[in-house]
Amino acid sequence: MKMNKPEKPILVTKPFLPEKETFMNYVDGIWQRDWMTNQGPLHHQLEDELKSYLGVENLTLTVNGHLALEIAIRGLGLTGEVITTPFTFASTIHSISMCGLKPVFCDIKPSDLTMDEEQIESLITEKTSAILPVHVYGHPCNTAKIEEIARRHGLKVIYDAAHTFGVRLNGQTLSLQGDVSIYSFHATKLFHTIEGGALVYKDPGLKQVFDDYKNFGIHDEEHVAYVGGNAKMNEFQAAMGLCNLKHIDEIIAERREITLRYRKNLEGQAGITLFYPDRAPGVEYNYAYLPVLIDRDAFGVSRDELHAALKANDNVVARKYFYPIGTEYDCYRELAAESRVPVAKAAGQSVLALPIYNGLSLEEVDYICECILNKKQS
Ligand code: T4K
Repeated sequence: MKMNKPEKPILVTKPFLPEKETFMNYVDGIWQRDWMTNQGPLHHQLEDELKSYLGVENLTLTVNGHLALEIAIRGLGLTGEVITTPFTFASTIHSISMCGLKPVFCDIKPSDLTMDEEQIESLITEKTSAILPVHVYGHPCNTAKIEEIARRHGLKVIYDAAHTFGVRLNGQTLSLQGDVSIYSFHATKLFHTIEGGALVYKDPGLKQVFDDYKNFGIHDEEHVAYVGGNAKMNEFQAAMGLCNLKHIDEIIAERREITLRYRKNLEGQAGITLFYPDRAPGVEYNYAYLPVLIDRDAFGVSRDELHAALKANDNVVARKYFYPIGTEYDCYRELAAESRVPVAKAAGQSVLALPIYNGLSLEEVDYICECILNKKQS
């Protein structure tokens, strides 16, 4: 039987919530120990469990993904200019500016919307200290080529891996690429700690640096090593992470089913482009997002018209992730004048992230797809 228009809006995402009782058991422990934050026992336990799940040796938890980016930039001692993508969430670009550096925008590839590695070298100047690409939607960047360029020019690489929890490349977690990768564990992410984030890195020497930076630069009771802020994850966040990590395999499996259903319904429809990161060689994907591109000419209505109609008529709230793109922000007008990013601009105007979250039923997916296809005018 076909679904009627839902009473409550179907949002682009919804946080995964573990069993309340399991979370409350952790909360009882917090009450018993009188220890709420500042590297408590749950914080340590989550760091250990994440290292083991991800198969990494070095990981630092943070209060959110944005501050993980800022800590990576400060901890690696970057200066001058950092090459990044305009097709991302505001956090990526702002992390560079907030650290007093200049973001330099590199265009993206139409195939997967990640940084176009062929354009990086033309943007390198004597002021460039790093490349900060984004595995947008969990789509892996061309890490081999980016690594090779960075090595040749003596640049650092920080990956914004906010969307990649659970993604593996050639059997290894994707966050092992580059000098540092950062995760976001925000409530809207498939693995979350309410708010939260982490840095993953190869050099064990960075552990102390990052730990100091997240704690006001304080090295120990008598030494303050750096000018740092507060980015510590608290015990309630860590408790949520410990609960959610137990469900990670089922979370990814359910999202895969949802993705396959979208593909079944939308594949081959003129004017709709889907992405298949799970078909790329060596990639195990996490099904974090469900972006599609709407080609106005072939579909008959524009992305903006479709977005508005789904919301107004069908109670389906998709999101324009990521629009506006960085070069279109009011605060980056000057940078925009010196950037050439036509592919990112076109993607920003045609992309629509469709609802995907644990608990979204296949019946609801069918309903969303039917609503989309009903708007088609070609
Ligand atoms: N780098 C990248 C590439 C990122 O995508 C992000 C974050 C970061 C860095 C920074 O990491 P964090 O510092 O955030 O850890 C949301 C998230 O807040 C943000 O974390 C995420 N990217 C971004 C892609 O999505 P908004 O502005 O879209 O959030 P909002 O409030 O509109 O919520 C999105 C949808 O989720 C809405 O439909 C409402 C629903 N929702 C949200 C929350 C918080 C719920 O149903 N329940 C909830 O509790 O940014």
